[in-house]
Amino acid sequence: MKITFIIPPTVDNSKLLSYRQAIPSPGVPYLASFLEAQNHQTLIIDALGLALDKTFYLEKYKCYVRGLNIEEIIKRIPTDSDIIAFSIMYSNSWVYVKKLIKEAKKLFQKKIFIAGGEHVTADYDQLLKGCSQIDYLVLGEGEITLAELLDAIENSKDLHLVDGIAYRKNNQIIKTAARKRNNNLDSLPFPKWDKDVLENYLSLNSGMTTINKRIMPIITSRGCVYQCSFCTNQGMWGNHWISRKIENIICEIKFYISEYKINHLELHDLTAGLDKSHICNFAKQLVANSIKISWSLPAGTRCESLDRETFSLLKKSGCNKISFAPESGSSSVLKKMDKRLSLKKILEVMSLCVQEQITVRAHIILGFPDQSFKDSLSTYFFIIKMALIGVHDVSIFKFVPLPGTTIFEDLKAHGVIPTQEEEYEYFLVNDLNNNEINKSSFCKNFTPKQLNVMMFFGLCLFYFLQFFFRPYRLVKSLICLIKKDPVSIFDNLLFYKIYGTTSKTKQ
Ligand code: B12
Ligand code: SF4
Repeated sequence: MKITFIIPPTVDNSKLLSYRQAIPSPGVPYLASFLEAQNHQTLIIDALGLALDKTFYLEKYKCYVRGLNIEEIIKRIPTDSDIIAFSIMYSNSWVYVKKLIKEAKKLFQKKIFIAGGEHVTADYDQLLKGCSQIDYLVLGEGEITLAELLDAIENSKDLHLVDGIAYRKNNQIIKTAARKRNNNLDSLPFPKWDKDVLENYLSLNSGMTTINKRIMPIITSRGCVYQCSFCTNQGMWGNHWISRKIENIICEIKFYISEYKINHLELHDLTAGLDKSHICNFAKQLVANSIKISWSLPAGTRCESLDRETFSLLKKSGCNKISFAPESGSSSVLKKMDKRLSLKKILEVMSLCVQEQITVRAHIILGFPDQSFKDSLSTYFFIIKMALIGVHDVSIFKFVPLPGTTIFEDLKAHGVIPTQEEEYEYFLVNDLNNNEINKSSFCKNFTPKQLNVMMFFGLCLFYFLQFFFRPYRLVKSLICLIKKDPVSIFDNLLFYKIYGTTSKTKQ
């Protein structure tokens, strides 16, 4: 069959925040290479990667869309496609993808429309109810489910036997049994990247936390064994952490270096530091294979399995940055998050990491429902401790209830999440960004304005103390800037201020 995948443009309520960062998405390239290995033909229309320089405003939802617009996307869909498949990762992009799907169906009435991704998995019921143009949804991990679904469609098999899908039948929504996770990630072919589109991203030199390098995302493991109440992991990956074999990962990295000339890797695993032997073997094999590029863990990782020996090994292998996710300095908030994390332990681990000269960033969430004034003070106290032990960066995010999380269901049951379609869609676009532009608060004790002030105060407190106790870091930042090799988030901001951004998008 001929499958045309569409990666939609991004939707954000702040032009500034979405403008610089753009990262290639491996999910669809994984699906495409898997299907090609099964003799299907695939094409990927990456609406973001094809027009990184283009941003336009959606008046109705008061947000910015970055990438190709609906007309431009539809023009690129080959008329002989059998299946048009949409990737919907971000809940905030749903309103625009829905419009796209409706417009595309007018022209491609006989084609089968499939969608998958994080938002689809979390909100399958709403999607099928609100968009009759979608035929099938793939829930959770996509490769095997999509291949089985295509086989069932092509050979008129019973859809009920395909695990991990949702669809409409006689006006009813059917969700089949949950799909078992793929235990053998090494059986997946490497993602199918379009060289020109990938080059658009790579030449932008902008990763999740690293800039001014040719940065490639890589996934060494999928899922996580925890079930934090604010995280989508449980619904999406079902609490299993499954890793790839290190030889397989090294092979992919060597290919990226020779083919795309990358010089930095960002591990986009949900929590790469979960298993000491996995991360240590990864580092050892980078050294053994003389792979001399830098790498980082930008998505906040857990800390339980990490120690000095591990950090020393990671440093030797080129790791220059690790993000940790303490989330809060209040044990009572952490309990409500079901984070199962010891603040004492994570401070110890971050301190060891700093001592091994790896740049450390910490993620904090403010505005969790029920967060009290006392909890906020505990978090500031924790921020002070992090500055004292030498953590390099702190990112303070506003709490947002993502669909598919326990806390979302809880807030919905309490009437906090709007249920009426138009209001719900406005909520998806405007309330799910965790930055200060988001004008909502889901914490009954603080208004949105108070949360913004608290976020700002937390950042000022951290950076003032960090540079007060380590003034030499300012000099280090200046040296990094002169060498055009920014490392911390502070360096990145200075770098953008002085040198601006570069982008050479090829369409
Ligand atoms: C890297 C990353 C980013 C990168 C961008 C990556 C990119 N280019 O897409 C950056 C840093 C820019 C980013 C930003 C944000 N992110 Co982010 N990000 C991730 C991260 C860590 C990795 C994504 C990834 O590569 N996964 C690995 C691949 C293999 O899995 P996958 O993409 O899910 O694809 C599989 C399935 O979903 C499915 N599938 C996917 N598409 C399709 C399509 C079809 C047709 C089918 C059948 C199946 C299918 O099959 C694939 C293969 O199995 C995820 C967490 C995670 N580990 O998944 C969060 C995550 C996707 N991000 C999230 C969020 C909330 C955000 C932000 C909104 C945060 C913010 N600023 O407030 C922004 C939004 C950006 C925007 N404006 O749109 C949430 C999304 C939840 C949601 N419902 O919206 C996630 C899940 C993290 C979390 N648990 O909170 N993010
Ligand atoms: S927040 Fe982190 S530790 Fe918690 S479930 Fe998600 S990935 Fe796992």
